[in-house]
Amino acid sequence: MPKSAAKSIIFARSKSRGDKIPTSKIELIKGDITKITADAIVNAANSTLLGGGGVDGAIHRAAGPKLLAECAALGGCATGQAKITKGYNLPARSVIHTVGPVWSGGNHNEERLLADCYRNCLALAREHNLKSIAFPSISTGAYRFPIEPAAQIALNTVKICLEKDPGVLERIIFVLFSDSDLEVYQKSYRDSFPEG
Ligand code: AR6
Repeated sequence: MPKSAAKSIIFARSKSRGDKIPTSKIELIKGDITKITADAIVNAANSTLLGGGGVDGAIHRAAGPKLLAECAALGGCATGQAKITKGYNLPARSVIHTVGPVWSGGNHNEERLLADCYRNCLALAREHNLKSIAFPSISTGAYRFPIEPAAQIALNTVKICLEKDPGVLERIIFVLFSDSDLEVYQKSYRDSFPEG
């Protein structure tokens, strides 16, 4: 397991329409999201927002107990929705907590709900005037969403949001936890952004 976000594998620009083109950089890296310095990192939480395993556990451990205290006052979060807190001891200023769908075979709105997670995180980032945001691969661990469609949904949803609102977010980082997940995201990236 990598100890820190090390290599920047893809570093590309997503161009919007028009002459004066504000650009957003999308990066795919392998690493530990708790080490990322950004305006916000995203937590793949559960609906209680009271912590758990996986990336959720890692974020709470690194942020310290004040994060749990703030989360406890939020009253939970529905699947597909997102809520924001401070980052406390994390290098990231804020944490955006979102609740991905549990994979139940694919006929339970899982794809739409996963897209909602990315959309709602980006909407919160915009609302709070954040310029950089790092995502883990939401739902593809304990919630068992297959990685290939999850990567496609992640990248396509971000692409659509960037096209709608060009230049609002300067940097979007996908932090993958394994080489194989990174490879899947790289392939999806090439499909979603064929222009590079
Ligand atoms: N940095 C980046 N990615 C990570 C890290 C990390 N430090 N740790 C794990 N991952 P999961 P889910 C990857 O299970 O599927 C929790 O208990 C991991 O390898 O963390 O949305 C919550 O409380 C995988 O690729 O989230 C919920 O109950 C990805 O993050 C439930 O798990 C997501 O795996 C949410 O399940």
